[in-house]
Amino acid sequence: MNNSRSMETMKLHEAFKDHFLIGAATNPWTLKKQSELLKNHFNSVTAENEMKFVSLQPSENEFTFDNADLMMSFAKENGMGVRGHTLVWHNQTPKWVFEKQDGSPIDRDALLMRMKSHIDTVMKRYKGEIYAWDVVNEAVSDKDDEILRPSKWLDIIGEDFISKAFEYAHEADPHALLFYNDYNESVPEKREKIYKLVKSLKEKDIPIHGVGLQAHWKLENPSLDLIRQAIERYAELGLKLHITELDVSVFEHEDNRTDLKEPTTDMLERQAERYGELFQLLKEYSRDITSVTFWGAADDYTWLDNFPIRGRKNWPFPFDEHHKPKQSFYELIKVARS
Ligand code: HXH
Repeated sequence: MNNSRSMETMKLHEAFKDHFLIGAATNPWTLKKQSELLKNHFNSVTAENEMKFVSLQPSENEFTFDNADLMMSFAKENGMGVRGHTLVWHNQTPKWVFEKQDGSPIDRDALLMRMKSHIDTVMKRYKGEIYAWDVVNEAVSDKDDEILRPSKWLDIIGEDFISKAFEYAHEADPHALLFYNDYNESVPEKREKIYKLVKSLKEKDIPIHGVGLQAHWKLENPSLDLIRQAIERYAELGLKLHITELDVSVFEHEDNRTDLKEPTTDMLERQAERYGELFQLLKEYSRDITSVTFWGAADDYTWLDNFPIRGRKNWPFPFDEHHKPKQSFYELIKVARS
């Protein structure tokens, strides 16, 4: 039973069923090309782009739900959960949101109304079908001398744009779990800013139920130790933790090689070991961590192709370009069984 054939038939989400949901970000292309893989190994999906503000409301009161609905039906047909991503963010939000007809900036009350109307329309459409929403994405700054990231939301509304978003979200769907989501979540300086922000929301009785750790990780960084410290710190808040956008880049940040046609043996071995260590850790904290979503599913499509280095392909997932399990997959199954 413990040979690789039996492991090959093992489903990721079944292997971790006693620990957390296993999710994948999808888009209309991967829903087609990766549908068998998605159905087999995942029991949760997130729209990579299709539920972002610009995708759902490209111009005022003109909602375009087709692509989002497509993923919702896929999830329903296959008995999968859905994580919503994302309602309030500084990126992929159209300019009209912040402007009057003449292009001049709108005032605080008008922007709060647009925020509420967007959150209301989107969350009510999928009420009861989305178990958790990333209500606010990436509001914390990466700079040491700055707490909140400069944005039009912050500019026009002020610091309470965050608490308002959570209040509107809770009104729209009182049963949805509401998350604050961010990247560089394991960097100590930023970790502490995220911790303080979420703590202050809790102290004001703002309806927030969890912290989303994006987990865009690399082979060596962040260290396992820093990831553990981040998990422990956020867990202190008494909230749920979701790993929301997991991938393990085979490149360190400064590696700008664009000539690799396939990952090296070294990369694949190290990635497998890294996935093993990571899931061992996540499993250890599965009382706090209830959902683990990859930001994709297999190496034929990743947002890391061309980012942050143009012309560089990446191979960040446990399944290869042909959707076959990589060494990383077998390490995950090993950890799940241990
Ligand atoms: C996530 N941002 C988003 O939450 C998700 O919606 C999107 O689909 C992909 C990733 C991660 C991110 C944050 C900052 C960032 C890049 C990605 O900014 C950088 C710009 C240049 C170099 C490094 C980071």
